[in-house]
Amino acid sequence: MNKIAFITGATAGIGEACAINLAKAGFDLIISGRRQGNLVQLEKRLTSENNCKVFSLVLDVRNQNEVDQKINSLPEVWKNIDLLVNNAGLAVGVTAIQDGIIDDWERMIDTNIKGLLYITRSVSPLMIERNQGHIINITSIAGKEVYPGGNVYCATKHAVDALTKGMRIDLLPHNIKVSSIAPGMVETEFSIVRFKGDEEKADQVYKGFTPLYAKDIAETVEFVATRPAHVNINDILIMPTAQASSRDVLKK
Ligand code: NDP
Ligand code: 8X3
Repeated sequence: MNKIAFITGATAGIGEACAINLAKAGFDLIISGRRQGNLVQLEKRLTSENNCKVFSLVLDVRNQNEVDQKINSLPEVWKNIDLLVNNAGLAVGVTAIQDGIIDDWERMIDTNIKGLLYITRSVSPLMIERNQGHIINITSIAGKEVYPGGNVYCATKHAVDALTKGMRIDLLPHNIKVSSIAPGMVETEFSIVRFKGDEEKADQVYKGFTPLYAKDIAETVEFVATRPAHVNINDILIMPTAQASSRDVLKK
């Protein structure tokens, strides 16, 4: 077996691009997400284009029992996870706090914070057993700044920023690296999900400038994941050239 990378949210966007890049870089992959059809397609592509092994895990990161059971029942050889990319996440809505939709809030908190915690709780003991490992959390510019209507999404990403720092301290005695990568605007399904399927609204977000693409983040993940054993990249903030902050985007 090659080194093993476990990617959450590999059915689309940044997670899918990470799987493609890491397979090229020589990793075997555990790919996960809720959409089984997408995992099947990706597994086919990865194994036909690379000399790698792939294990697909259909799971909803919000379901703690499912996460625990599916990770515990991985074949023994697949439990030797070297790299965990905690990527699954979403924003739902851009509603002011006073008009907030409780279900939207819960989806974001349950996925972005609790889901990341459930996955980490199940995978980190496997890394501790082997006294090695690397966890890369995909945070966001929204974990460093707050913008109008971003309230709860920004809070979840600030939480992931804090969890990254806490995890780094707790896992230090176990030789486990913890990193975070915080992208600005990346054109993926993110805005389609945020605007609940309204593709026209989603397209507007990336009109008039060149955003980041999923591949840009995947290349960054690969760089962070392939530093020598004695080097850890703690935190990267990566933005489109046309973006200076959450609220400053140069649109033509
Ligand atoms: P996409 O919507 O393209 O992909 C999101 C991925 O997360 C999908 O694979 C989806 O899989 C998975 N996911 C969502 N909910 C769950 C769940 N409950 N259980 C398991 N998997 C889930 O968005 P991105 O690729 O852009 O987003 C990836 C990460 O990057 C997110 O954490 C996002 O917050 C972050 N990010 C995105 C930015 C952007 O501008 N796009 C900027 C900064 C950070 P499925 O639906 O099959 O379950
Ligand atoms: C996604 C980037 O600016 O929409 O995390 O919050 S932003």
